[in-house]
Amino acid sequence: MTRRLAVTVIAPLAAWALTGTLAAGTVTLTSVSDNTLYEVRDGHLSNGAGDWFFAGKTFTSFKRRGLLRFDLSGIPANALIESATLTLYHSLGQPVTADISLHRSLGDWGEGTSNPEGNEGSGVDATPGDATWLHTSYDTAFWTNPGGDFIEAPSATTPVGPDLGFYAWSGEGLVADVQAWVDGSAANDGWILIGDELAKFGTAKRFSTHENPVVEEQPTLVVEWSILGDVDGNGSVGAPDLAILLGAWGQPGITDLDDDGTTGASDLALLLGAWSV
Ligand SMILES: [Ca+2]
Ligand SMILES: [Ca+2]
Ligand SMILES: [Ca+2]
Repeated sequence: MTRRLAVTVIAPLAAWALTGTLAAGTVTLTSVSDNTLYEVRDGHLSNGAGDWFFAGKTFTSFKRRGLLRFDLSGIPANALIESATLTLYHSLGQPVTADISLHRSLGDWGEGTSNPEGNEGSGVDATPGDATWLHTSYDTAFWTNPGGDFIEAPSATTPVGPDLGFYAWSGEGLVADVQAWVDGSAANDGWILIGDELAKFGTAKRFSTHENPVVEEQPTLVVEWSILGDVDGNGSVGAPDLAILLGAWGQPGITDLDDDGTTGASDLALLLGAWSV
């Protein structure tokens, strides 16, 4: 389904969700893996198991890039993603406001047991399976490009700092990423967080990971979804939904899937296209 179509049908779907007549849901997920790429020539640094991850440029002008991934397997593969909001807790940073952008990762990456001391800004020796500046999985698999492989256009950007606290990322780019991961059209390799790397130095921001002992500060992704064509709300699109639609032919209502004011051939086509049983 194209995003153009999705945008057309979101409004009525959302309305049905409120009345409970459509299979739909909101899930709040905690990241299942997160890590930091520390810019270093031989790629020996990582932070697979620490309390924080980083993005931006350090005071000594080295880049840090964050990695973050959520398990979306609880959302049906035929779901239409309506919204996606990532929330991170900014726990330390250079005293500036700096954009932090999410880019869809194009490589699978790992999380080992490396766990730096102190504020974790310098990283520590990578352990097997860790992502590093050079490796997707230390020390046997590599990024094509040092610093990670990702879609160049950001999926979302939020200015962060100087205040500590919660910051959120949302919008159409995030929805598109989650939609692709849920329906399987793209591998779920998560996001790479990239800070302000144009500045000479001093833009790095630190965020809590899923290992952070303060549970409420761990990364969360809230996803709202629904299933197009599931007019009886049983979680799948099939004969009962078709019968309801045909019975409402020529009338407005929940079977008007494209929201053009009446139930007709275009709605029938949408329902058949979403057939899942
Ligand atoms: Ca981690
Ligand atoms: Ca149904
Ligand atoms: Ca219609």
